[in-house]
Amino acid sequence: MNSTELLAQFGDLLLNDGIEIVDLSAVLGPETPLLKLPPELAVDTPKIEIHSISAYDDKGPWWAWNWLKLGEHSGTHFDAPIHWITGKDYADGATDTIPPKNFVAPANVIDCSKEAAADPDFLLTADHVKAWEAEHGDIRKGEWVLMRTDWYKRNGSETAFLNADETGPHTPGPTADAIEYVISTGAIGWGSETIGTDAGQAGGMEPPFPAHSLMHKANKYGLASLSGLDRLPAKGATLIAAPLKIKHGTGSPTRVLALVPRR
Ligand code: 23J
Ligand code: MN
Repeated sequence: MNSTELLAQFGDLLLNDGIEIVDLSAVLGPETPLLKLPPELAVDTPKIEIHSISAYDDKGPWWAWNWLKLGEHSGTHFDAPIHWITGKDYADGATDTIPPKNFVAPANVIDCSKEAAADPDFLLTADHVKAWEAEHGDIRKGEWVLMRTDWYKRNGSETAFLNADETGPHTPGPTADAIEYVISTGAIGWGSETIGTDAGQAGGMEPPFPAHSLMHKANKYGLASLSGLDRLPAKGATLIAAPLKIKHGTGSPTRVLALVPRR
């Protein structure tokens, strides 16, 4: 089939509800959980603020609009390669320079929900990823790899979502060898349902924050705080994840959509 025929059929399917559009984004607002780093390490991203400019009132009789105070890495968001020092020199690694074709790509969804329920510090290894491929098929060049943990169900409470104690945050994520393996498949990016793409305890890994450090070193992307990966098949969904075109942006809150076959 040529692409003219394919896109005509695709349009028909969309209009006839033959394709499900699944929203993988959480609501963005003052209650959105935000990353908290150890105070000795860094400054935190600011709380999200939504300020009214006018609301059909004396400040603007016929219109309502707001202005926002919003960190790039807030809520469901995209990590660009220049977010990390390992990817800082990629000319095509910022939100305004990433080729737009990379914003639409198939997704592989690795279900770690049982493991994460049993152990909040669950780490996905390269062997887990290879076993998933043996069951579901290979991860191909240009595709997303997403870690399903059902962690999004905690997103309504910052305390539950961050799950921190005196030893730091306890949330699931990948090992460095899992990320190395994902990179070797040619995947375009790594996504998770937790506050960031790395595990809560990833600051102590080698290298620290491997999903950030290694993916961005390879000019690849991240998606964090995804919501509802349990609605996607292991394979067969296509992701639309386009960050705002922020000048030299390191990331952006993103409306992540999945196109899912209806059965
Ligand atoms: C800055 C420093 C450490 C981390 C992060 C940001 C993120 O997770 C992020 O949102 O990219 S771990
Ligand atoms: Mn981020």
